[in-house]
Amino acid sequence: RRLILATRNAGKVTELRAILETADLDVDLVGADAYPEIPDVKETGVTFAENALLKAHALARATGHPAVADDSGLCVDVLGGAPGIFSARWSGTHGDDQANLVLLLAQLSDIADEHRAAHFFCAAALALPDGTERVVEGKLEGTLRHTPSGTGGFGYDPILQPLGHTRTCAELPPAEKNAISHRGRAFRALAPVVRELLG
Ligand code: ITT
Ligand code: NA
Repeated sequence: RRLILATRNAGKVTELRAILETADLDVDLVGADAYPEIPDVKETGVTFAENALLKAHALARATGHPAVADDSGLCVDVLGGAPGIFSARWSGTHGDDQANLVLLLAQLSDIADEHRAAHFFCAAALALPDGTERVVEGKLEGTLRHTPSGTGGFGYDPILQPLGHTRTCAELPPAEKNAISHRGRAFRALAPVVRELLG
């Protein structure tokens, strides 16, 4: 059976394939790129869960196959949780990871180490063509560096150092990031639900 990955973010696709393959589901993972005719989903929700469900439902409806979606972002304590659901477009240009990171670092330039707590958050949604839906969430807590470090991952990975670690997410090997990440946690929790509902 097909399971659609309802995302056009290349970094997410790489991680989702690795995480879901480890979960050993009996499905063919098909990226949204296989359906170029389906328009991008407007993320009009006000929470990660709402946006993840919007994306999963849109692809399930349009393709006739079950779909999983990820809505995620970086929440900075001293900014009241921003960029949050606006993480992908914080600089104004959707998906410009470098510009988003540079702007965030500038906004935090006066903030001392002890006030640089932040977390990554991920809502993982499953939708079936008949409208059935499930959503689960995952979180990775850490602190923000003053300068980027590392070349792995994507987005804000070069500045988020997970609690209990000395390296940034971008310095961790992919399997180590997935083992502790918001996305790894959320999709490992979603996997048994996929197995149950598609089974
Ligand atoms: P899709 O909606 O097509 O999935 P998107 O990039 O628009 O792709 P989101 O709205 O969920 O997805 O935004 C996610 C943003 O949050 C992403 O662009 C990064 O800036 C940030 N982010 C999410 N997970 C991350 C991770 O594991 N490491 C670093 N940054 C992450
Ligand atoms: Na979003």
